[in-house]
Amino acid sequence: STAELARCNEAGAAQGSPAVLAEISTGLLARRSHISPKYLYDTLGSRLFEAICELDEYYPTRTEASIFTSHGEAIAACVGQGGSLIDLGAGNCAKAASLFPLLRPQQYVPLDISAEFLATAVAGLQQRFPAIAMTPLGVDFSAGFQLPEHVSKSRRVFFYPGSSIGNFSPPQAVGLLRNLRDNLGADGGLLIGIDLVKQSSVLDAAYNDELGVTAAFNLNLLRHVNRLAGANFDLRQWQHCAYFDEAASRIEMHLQAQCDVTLRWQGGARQFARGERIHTEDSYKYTRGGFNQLLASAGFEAVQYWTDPANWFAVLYARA
Ligand code: AVJ
Repeated sequence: STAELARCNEAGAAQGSPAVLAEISTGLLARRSHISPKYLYDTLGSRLFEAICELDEYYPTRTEASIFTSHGEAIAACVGQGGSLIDLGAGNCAKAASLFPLLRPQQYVPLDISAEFLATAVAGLQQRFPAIAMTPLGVDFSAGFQLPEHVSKSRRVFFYPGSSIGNFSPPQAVGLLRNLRDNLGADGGLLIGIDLVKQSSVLDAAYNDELGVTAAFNLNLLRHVNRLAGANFDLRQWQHCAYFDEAASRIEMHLQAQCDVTLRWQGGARQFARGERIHTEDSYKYTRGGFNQLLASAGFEAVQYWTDPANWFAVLYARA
């Protein structure tokens, strides 16, 4: 049940499942050590991400919101009304909630790996919108998913805002999009936000904010992994590092060892030399053409794009 999922994911709770432990171990032991960005989101991580969204340097959230404000009517005309709105990585559900008056969904199905945080957000939202049936699911949808039986099979609108699809490599993104297409049902579609390629100084600033919130967000992943895998990360020994890799068209986020480190966790250990890094996130930036290719490989076609005047971010609706 959702409540169980929420408990499993809660900050005080002990460990991750054997599958979570195995995934973390494999990443840590790889020649280039890595930890999946999904582990950025425990309850504190979700709150830190909310704070990132308020930073001057972090343009995506505010730019996407401005697109919804400027083009709301056109978006609603294109997407249609009613049906179920399935929110991928819903977080605090604020983006979807701002669209309820335009899209008028009958069902709202938010999915997020940060189960407790999601449950709290939905409890508040259900009060504000009592007529919409809400079913929060505390799940990791990156591994593929099946929607519960009661989610109507017609007019499913998948909502994937914020450029979160940028966390996946292009082949992984195609896999996820195929999975969505296979779950669309009749008359469904995908309303998605993508971050566009732009001047690298703008991108670098967005992931290296002056206040250090992004650094805290990145480092908090180590606290989460300490709990999930019984690891002994000392946060003072690691430093946030993020930069735009133009060739790969992605922001890379890493944690860099400030001294030699002996890391131990449940069932494993590894030495890190000073300067060695753990790769914690990719955030791919797309061109419209590049994203259209991705959609096509997954059996989708873009119906319409909406952007801001500077062309920093795009919202689009796609159908199978
Ligand atoms: C939630 C994946 C869209 O990639 O910009 C923000 C996460 N990482 N700052 C992004 C993030 C560092 C964010 N997404």
